[in-house]
Amino acid sequence: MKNNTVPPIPSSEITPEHVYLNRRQFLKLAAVGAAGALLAACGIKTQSENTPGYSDSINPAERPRDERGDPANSFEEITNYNNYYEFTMDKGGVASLAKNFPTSPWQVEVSGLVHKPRIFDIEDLRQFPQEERVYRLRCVEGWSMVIPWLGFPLSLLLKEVEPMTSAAFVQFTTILDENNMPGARSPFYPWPYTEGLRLDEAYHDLTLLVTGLYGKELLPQNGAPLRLAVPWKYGFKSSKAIVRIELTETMPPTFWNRVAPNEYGFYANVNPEVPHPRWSQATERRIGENRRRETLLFNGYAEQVGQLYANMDLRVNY
Ligand SMILES: Nc1nc2c(c(=O)[nH]1)N[C@H]1C(S)=C(S)[C@@H](COP(=O)(O)O)O[C@H]1N2
Ligand SMILES: [Mo]
Repeated sequence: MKNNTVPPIPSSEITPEHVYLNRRQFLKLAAVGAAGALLAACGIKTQSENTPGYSDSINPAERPRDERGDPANSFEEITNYNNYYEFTMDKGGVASLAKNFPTSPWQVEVSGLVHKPRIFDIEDLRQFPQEERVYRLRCVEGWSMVIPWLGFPLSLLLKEVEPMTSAAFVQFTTILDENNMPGARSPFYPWPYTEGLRLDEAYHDLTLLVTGLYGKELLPQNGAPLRLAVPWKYGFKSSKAIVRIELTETMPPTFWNRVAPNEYGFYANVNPEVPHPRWSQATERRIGENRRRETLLFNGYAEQVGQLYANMDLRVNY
């Protein structure tokens, strides 16, 4: 393997800080519904004005960047290269199969070991202060993207329901809608898709409940109307189309762990030194690039999340 060290980013390519901060502050103020109108008012083209995807009409140098300086993938890439087994295993086929997936009305039950269990309407969840977070997404298969999500920290929702002291894990359950999800009729998978986090991981500020991307409401292929983004873990931890969030005392079973326990652990932290049993995790292909990049420990978020795993053997707890 060649030396694929990511070169330092010339400062001339980084979005000037004031432009970026203004954009962020403004997005924090804008609820998803209003964001499009405000973007238009600010002279930024929205998708409705300029189909397909406004981001495709702009140079990658003008796209939002993550904190490392990597530009976001295009709207077209993010919405047409997807993993969503409830629809199909074909990454290029999800968008068209999910096109008419009904995402409204939608309710999310937050229950289990909490003092104030509650059913939230998706509209209630849009009332949480929405902010833009430009995160890297690293799929366990060895590809990655940079995505400008719109959402709010899961911790804000958890605080509302007041977890009991006995709660130690959070389970996420995806909708099982066999009528509208052709892949979910497959008898070979343990539907519904479930995932889980340890409570401290769930409370971490990086853990985002996502309602949109590129300043627009989420499309079905990306997990509308509500999905997770846990950027330091392999992509499969970031459940789409969530209908239940349950606090538990014991580690909840997860979809991919049930499919192949020796390949997909509960933790699934991105780690270049712990290979998947069938392939190396040392490098990845950023969608839109040809050369492979080196994969970073915790997907580059080690400074923020490393201490969560201080006393754990990351090879055992894969
Ligand atoms: N319900 C559900 N959530 C899911 C998946 C899935 O098949 N079903 N795939 C996961 C995987 S493997 C990845 S890499 C990401 C992909 O998210 P994206 O298509 O928005 O990029 O979604 C994750 N969430
Ligand atoms: Mo993935």
